Amino acid sequence: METKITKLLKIGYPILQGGMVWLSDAQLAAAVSNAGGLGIIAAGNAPPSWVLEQVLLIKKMTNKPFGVNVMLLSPYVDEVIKVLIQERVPVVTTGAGNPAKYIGQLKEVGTIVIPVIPSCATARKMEKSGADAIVAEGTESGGHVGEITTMALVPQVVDSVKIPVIAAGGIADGRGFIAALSLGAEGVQMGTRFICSTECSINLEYKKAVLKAKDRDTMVTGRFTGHPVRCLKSNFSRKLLKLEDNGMSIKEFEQLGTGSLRKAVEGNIKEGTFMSGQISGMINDIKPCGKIIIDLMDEAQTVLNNLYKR
Ligand code: TUI
Repeated sequence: METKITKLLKIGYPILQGGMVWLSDAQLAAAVSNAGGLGIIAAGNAPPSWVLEQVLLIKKMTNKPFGVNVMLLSPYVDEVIKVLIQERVPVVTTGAGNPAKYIGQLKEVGTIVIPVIPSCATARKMEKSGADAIVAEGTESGGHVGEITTMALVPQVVDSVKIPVIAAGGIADGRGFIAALSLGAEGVQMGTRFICSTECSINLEYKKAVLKAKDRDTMVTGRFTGHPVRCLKSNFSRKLLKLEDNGMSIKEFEQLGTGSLRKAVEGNIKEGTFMSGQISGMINDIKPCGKIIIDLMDEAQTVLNNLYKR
């Protein structure tokens, strides 16, 4: 299948794996890239030495294009960008901020830069700064979220910019994929679906929590900090929300929240923040990344066939 995104990224299917902090390593990203999508390592809050190690690893595991997601709230952003430039990483996506000051340097070494954005104004800003494409991420996503739903955000962003748009948030199967293309997207990015992949090397408890979740089982904490985060409902996340409502300070919130995603990845059910999207309720199996992609493309074909039959 060819779209502006498959041509730009030189990949087989217009499917990106979201760079999920502490969840997306070289093993997961290589599996997605080898299956014809774009695998993305998440730099998160990790030091540049970890990012370099993962980039060197993935180069051994695949000769297909791959990406690294830079989380712009990380204290190591400048050093991480230096590593990515030195290693001439094919694609860089960014989250939780404005990457404008890094775009020129990255493009100079041939890196394709794709910021993740939650609104039209941010999309236009990124286009002006030289972004090659953008991911329009709806509030259905797991992790740090904006306010607007994918359904409303994607067509508005498509109308706001000339660069290709990739849809994210609430997409996990062929129906969501075709819906995104109908809204004008040139591809999709999925995070939650790839949590429940064989190659995602997190503790099984995390995957089990996603499998168990139903449609209403996610919630958003930390709105008052300016960095709202969607995660699965749990005793811990409910406790955080209650403390927020009772006037806890940003500093106290961050002390409790910091490190809780890492704890979730290690399987700590009591103190972990299990970031996951609203589509968790539709994820009912753990399967290899290659099968996730092939099944999605088969479903997409069925959706199209059924549409024509109506
Ligand atoms: O970044 C994400 N998802 C994430 S980051 C993350 S780690 C984290 N943990 C606690 C608090 C905050 C982060 C977990 N999940 N998605 C992409 C995304 N980017 N969503 C929203 C944005 C965004 C928000 C504001 C992008 C740009 C922006 O403003 C740009 C500007 O103009 O300054």
